[in-house]
Amino acid sequence: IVALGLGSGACQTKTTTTTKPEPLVTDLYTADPSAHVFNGKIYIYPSHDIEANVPEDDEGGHFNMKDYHVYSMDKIDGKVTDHGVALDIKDVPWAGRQMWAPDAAYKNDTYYLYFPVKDKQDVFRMGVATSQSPTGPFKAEPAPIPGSFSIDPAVFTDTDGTTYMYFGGIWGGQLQRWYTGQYDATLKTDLGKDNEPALSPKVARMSNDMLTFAEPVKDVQIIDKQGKPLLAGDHDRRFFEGAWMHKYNGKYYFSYSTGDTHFLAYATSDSPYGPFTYQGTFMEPVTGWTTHHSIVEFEGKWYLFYHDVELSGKTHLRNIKVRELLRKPDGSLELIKP
Ligand code: FUB
Repeated sequence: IVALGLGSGACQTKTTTTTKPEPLVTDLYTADPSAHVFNGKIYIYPSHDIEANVPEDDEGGHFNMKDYHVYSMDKIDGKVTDHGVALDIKDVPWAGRQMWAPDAAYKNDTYYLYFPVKDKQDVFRMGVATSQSPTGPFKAEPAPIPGSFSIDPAVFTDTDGTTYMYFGGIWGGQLQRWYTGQYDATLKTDLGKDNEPALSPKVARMSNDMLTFAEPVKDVQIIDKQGKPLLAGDHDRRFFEGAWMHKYNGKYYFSYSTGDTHFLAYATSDSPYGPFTYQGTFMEPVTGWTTHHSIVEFEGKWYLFYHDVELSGKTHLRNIKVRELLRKPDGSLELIKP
């Protein structure tokens, strides 16, 4: 039983039972869980971590994944079913290495799996693959999404049916390398300009067939409550990777990882394009270097899917978990101390 401070000076208590979240999958290493509810069931689209014996570096070379599995659950705390390999790197003709955090969407009676993978020139691009089933197998399109780059797609369909892809990640995610619009492999981490606005995550509306961007990629601006952009040197708050979007009471919640400071943070807006006003962190660092999440509503409650390294103790061998995400009456997110 925990007591929750509900903010705004109000001193209320709320009781909820909490149990320590356990890894959802224990026979494989899994990470970056993108959860969705399709046909009343929870489907999880995670990365599949493997021991590839690649030395650890700042570009994430040790995250050398080669396929994706899809998982499903009839209920939270229920059995987790592994539906096997949904897409293998050998079936993506343009792929070179490193299948990183995927996401999925449903439209046009079709399930779409979106995935970042380095092409044969070692540049991250976004692929898309389709299936008639949420669990795959998925068939990859022959080429990456035109104009796509960087990592961590989060595909959000708004209440009016419009679908957007949010994406990007600095350092090993290569977002900084596209600063001028042309790829510049010399930019390893960020732009090295701490007093200038931080690099922005990106957004593009998807075309009706969900296979291409319907518009030029735009910046997702994250500003503070005074309206100023967060600065690149503000590592506790600025965007690093792992975008997610959800809508609650008509507001758009853009959430993300701060990377090298290991927080999950969020910012809100009245528009899916932003600008988004920074609101705070909602999860303190987990074990392991990376922190990556998704947020989904299921049967009237909100859940946070995330990962840590409880099973292995190693940063590149992660395990996915789920826990309830609580809100204060004003819609702000309760801070989770994992
Ligand atoms: O899983 C590889 C990368 O690690 C993801 O793309 C990032 O978000 C981080 O979790």
